Amino acid sequence: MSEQLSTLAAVYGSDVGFLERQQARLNELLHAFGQLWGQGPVMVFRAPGRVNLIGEHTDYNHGFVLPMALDRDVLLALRPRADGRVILGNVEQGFGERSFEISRDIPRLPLGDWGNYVQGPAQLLSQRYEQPLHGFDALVDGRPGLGVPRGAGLSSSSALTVAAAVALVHINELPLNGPALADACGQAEWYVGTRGGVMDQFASLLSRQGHALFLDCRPDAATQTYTYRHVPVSPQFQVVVIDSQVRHANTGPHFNRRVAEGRIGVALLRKYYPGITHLRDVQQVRWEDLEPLLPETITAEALLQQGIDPERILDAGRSAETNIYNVRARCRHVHSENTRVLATMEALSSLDMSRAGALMVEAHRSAATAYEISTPEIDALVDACLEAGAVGARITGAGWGGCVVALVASEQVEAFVSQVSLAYRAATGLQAESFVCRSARGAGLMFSTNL
Ligand code: NG1
Repeated sequence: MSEQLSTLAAVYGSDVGFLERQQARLNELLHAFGQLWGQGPVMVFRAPGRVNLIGEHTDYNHGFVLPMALDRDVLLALRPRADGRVILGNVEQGFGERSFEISRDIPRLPLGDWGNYVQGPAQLLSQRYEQPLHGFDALVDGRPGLGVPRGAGLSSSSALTVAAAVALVHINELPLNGPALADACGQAEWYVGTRGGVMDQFASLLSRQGHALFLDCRPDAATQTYTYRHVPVSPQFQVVVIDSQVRHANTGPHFNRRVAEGRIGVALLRKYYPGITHLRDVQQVRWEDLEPLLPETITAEALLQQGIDPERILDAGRSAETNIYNVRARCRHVHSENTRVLATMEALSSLDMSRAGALMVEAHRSAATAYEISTPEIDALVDACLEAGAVGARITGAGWGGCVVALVASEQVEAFVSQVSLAYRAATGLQAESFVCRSARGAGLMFSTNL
């Protein structure tokens, strides 16, 4: 095996056909980089997207999650610069060049602009470290196929943030790695205006081939460290990701509205449980005891009367653009979802896959009814998966479209994929796209060479 192929095998596993596709992609990127930036040294960093097996919208409430890194990733080829400028090219048409100076206060590009996902970590690292940081000339490759599908709940945005952060840390020799770097990447993504948690960045950075990543999103109060564990997934079963082709952007108001609703729940519960900061702090209280303390809905005016400003609750994040907050059902979802994540961990480790699957189905119902993040297309896709023999299936990621994750017995995968595709097309007229998640290694420097 060539040196390049064995480097790729350490990241993506041993499927030769897949490795050859990755090799072709890498060489195309190196060639395009040479054409854009000329001869000389080049480093290629990569950061994967993730699929979440269970634990949806729990991370920013400091709860539990169980994601795994995909073998679809963002590649960032770069050459360090002597100064602090970053110039970003992109192999995809339609993603024009971006350029900025690294500083403690980098002017934001318009909402949703792809350059923001690199500017975020650059600004955060510049604020954290006194030294002037080196920038780079780069070429990004997140093309469909081997790249992370965008707007599909598979964390393409975090993959770019993490790739940029890892690259900046590496070329500037900053003393930041592992969970502390993942945590910093989570904060860096707030730059774009969303107020998400740390699941995606941890999954992208710390995942291991063949494993899911259990993460407790509440850092230890004294040490600010996180508890996480690599959880093997039975080789008898495959994790299949099915893309509904329905798209959604988290930079819209829905996502932050859910974040606000959880924080409002905490602010209201603080009357009874002083000192709590996140919903996770009442996880040990039975839901039946919490429920009567939370209103089904509450208006902004009623909150203001109680001294809670729903706009300020988002820490200057993008507005939730609503006057009415569904507090009770949102908190019920988070509370029950945390319990389901722990139960799924147990089921996976005792190889009780039908129990794990049943918990995924329960999680989907809760996400659809209490958290209201599903769509008719996604519900049709989950039904199609269950009818086609999945032991469990649920919406994955932020929601309002995107992907379904299904747990399927290995020998059934092929028949499953074609049956789901037919049923989904019959129900919606849309063409679902499925792939088996091979859970690659976490982000890092993958390759360096001289052109
Ligand atoms: P995706 O699915 O990548 O949009 C978002 C948040 C996560 C988490 C999930 C819902 C960001 C960067 N990502 O992920 O932190 O809250 O939704 O579980 O905000």
